[in-house]
Amino acid sequence: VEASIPEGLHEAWRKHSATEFTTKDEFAKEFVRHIETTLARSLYNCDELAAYSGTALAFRDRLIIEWNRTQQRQTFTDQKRVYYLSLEFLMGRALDNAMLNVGMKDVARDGLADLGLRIEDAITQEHDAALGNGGLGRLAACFLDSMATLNYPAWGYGLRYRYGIFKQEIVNGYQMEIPDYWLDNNPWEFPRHDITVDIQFYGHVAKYQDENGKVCNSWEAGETVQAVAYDVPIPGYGTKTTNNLRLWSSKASSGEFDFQKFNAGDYESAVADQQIAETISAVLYPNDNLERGKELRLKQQYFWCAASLYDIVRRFKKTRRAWSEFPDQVAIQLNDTHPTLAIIELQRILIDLEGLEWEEAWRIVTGTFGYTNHTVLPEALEKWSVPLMQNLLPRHLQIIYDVNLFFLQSVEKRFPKDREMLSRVSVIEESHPKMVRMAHIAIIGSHKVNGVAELHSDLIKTTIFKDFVKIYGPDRFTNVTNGITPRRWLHQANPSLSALIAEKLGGYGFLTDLTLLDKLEAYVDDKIFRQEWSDIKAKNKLRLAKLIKDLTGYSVNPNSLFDVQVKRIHEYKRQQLNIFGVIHRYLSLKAMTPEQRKKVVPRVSIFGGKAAPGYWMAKSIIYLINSVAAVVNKDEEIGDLLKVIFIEDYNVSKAEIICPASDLSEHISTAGTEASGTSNMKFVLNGGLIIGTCDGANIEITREIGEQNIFLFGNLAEDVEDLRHRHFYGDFQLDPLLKRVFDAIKAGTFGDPGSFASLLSSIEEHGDYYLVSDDFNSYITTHDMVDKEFQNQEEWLAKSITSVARMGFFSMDRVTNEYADSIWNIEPLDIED
Ligand code: GLS
Repeated sequence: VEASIPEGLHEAWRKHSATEFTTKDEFAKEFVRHIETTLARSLYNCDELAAYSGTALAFRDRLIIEWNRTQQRQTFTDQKRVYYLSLEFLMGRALDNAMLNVGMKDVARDGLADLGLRIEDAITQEHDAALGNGGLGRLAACFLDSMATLNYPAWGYGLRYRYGIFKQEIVNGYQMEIPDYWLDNNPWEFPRHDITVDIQFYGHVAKYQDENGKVCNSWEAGETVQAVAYDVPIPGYGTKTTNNLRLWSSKASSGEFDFQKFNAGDYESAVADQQIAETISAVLYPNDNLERGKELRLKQQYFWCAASLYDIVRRFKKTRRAWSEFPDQVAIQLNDTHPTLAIIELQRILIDLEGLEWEEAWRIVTGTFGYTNHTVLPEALEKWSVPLMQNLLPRHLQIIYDVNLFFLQSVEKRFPKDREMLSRVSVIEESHPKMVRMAHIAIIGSHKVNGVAELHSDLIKTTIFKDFVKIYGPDRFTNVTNGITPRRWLHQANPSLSALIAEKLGGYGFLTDLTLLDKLEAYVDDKIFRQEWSDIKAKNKLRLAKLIKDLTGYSVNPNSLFDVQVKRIHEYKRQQLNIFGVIHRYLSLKAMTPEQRKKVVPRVSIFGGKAAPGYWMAKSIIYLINSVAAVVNKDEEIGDLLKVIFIEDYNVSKAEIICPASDLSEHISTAGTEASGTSNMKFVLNGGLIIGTCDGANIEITREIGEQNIFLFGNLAEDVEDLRHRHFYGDFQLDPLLKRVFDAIKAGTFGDPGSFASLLSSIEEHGDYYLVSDDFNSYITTHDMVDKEFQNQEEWLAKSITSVARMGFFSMDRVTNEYADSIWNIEPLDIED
């Protein structure tokens, strides 16, 4: 029985329940109270950081009141919930989002102004919550916003990393990594020291007989670590629903430290145990689209899956329903294969701890899970070595072998004598050492598998998971094209554009029904509207120019064409293609007469993004960009005609300034490599045009906005294999324009050519796997077209407005509803007052 207030006293309690501020004075009162009491400061030392904290605490109170209400109501109605398991949640800042979502930003602005404070100064004090690498983590954050906005009973589960993705500093052109200790001054999390789970590792499996003589397995742990819950409230936009993101933190199970060791004088090792336990949730692995098979990473994965499942199962058991009803009450979505162990853990709970038979348990498991695949890149597909798994999770490995055995038996029955197929689909790869293929477990253990854009979902069905389509039929596989939340990526990032749209559309309804944007097309020819539209872009470009000046010291001309590529640095995303294109532009400018130069559209090429610390090639691409910038930006002959900028430490809050300011952005991955991409959507939604390959979501963006509104170039996905094959057999010739670029680099135009040798040789000598040379000419020609079209500003504006009007499809709300209907089978639940 849980402690609670006797029924008869509920009224008395409610009389004293916390209330929410609604006016600027009520807000200011809460603000001052927090400054004076929670923060123990006064009007004599209220700096901008205190102003941020006071505002955040006032809003946190509001959120927590609504959080409580939401949780009570969801528990009371006891309908199906969805749990989104993700190792990454790239949340960014929370305050602005909370103010806008609860609709109280103006109230706060006025309240702060009355005290002589500027709301913008408070907002910019906040440290990003950067618990993710790139698109995969940001998608999880967009999901949370949408699920709350649409009133779905939903929880996120993740890890509370002490260090999020590293902070990037550029020193002499090189990337340096600085630890991101983000937890000081974080008012958004609630530690739940009463919600803890003991998580086991290592040890062995003991067999025993139960009272009925049935042989059972028991996992005797070698090490136990405690998981502690930290809750982060997630407010929906324009709704009372406030959902929960639960992040697990690790600590030593025995409390502060081992007192026996301490008393025996072994102080150091007592503290060392504590530190080992805390290491599990200490740091986010900084790789995007790359897996490295490190034991600590597997420990993180199991720790988080086991804690989350314990929590989910505990909540289900409180309802006293039969186990068979589990999939009617619980949907669990696996964000990539990272949480695949949750499948095995649930099977273990059901058979080892709850005593269910294998088949019944497995029916429950597969009815519960859905798996989202986010990449076809082989280096990103998770495999764990069998000996590692055997050591860390001995019982889970047994279950994995059993899952595989039953699966292969069923395949064998349907496809007798196809031994090749058996070895291809087996969960175990027969290598040295043997490896566990996590994606295979995820497919076998889920009722739905989805890709994240049409091309990507087709590719997984015809390439990496082809055999599974034969085995399970096409219905197990589906597509849900990614989206973005218009709250953060339009309303918050670009308030002026959002306000202009609201004025034309008669309100902010488009923020919850993005398809309403189509009404904007009626204004494409409206002169005043066009002017306002272009004034907003100009203002946003000024804002970015100021950021660039602050960060790099370079002044850029805001009338130039702002050409942006911001995303993780990766060979497949081809920032190298972009910078080679920039060098080509530079060489062409140098060869022109002053008269010819007068006709040139001035450009600022803006780059941003982190390289994984161990990814050498990505780091040399960053170095090349900065080396080119150092030469070009000080070339007086060129002046404003070309500037090259690398914005250091690209993150969510910088993206909110960059996206609204671009004229053109680059989404130029080798066709067939970028599963979806989501920044392409952010740029178009903010009125920027894009240059891109026929890859990922670019294809569907083209379908929606029209071919005339996008600059497409390059080879198609269907041609890639053949081209690579030809390169492999020596059929390769460096594109002549690219050769000129390479010659300049080799001549030392941008510093010591030795620094770029391997970058060039990967193309010239080692097969050009990413087809940089094959696409170069088409890329350059397309950029020439961009220049030409930019000179006709009226046409450009029309394209910009039309494109925004047609972006309704890419709302995260459409995405969330598709998952709810076709994978989770859950209904929304309104939270009334
Ligand atoms: C990614 C893909 O690379 C992106 O194309 C995709 O948009 C994103 C979200 O689905 O997932 N996969 C990955 O490992 N990192 C990503 O950003």
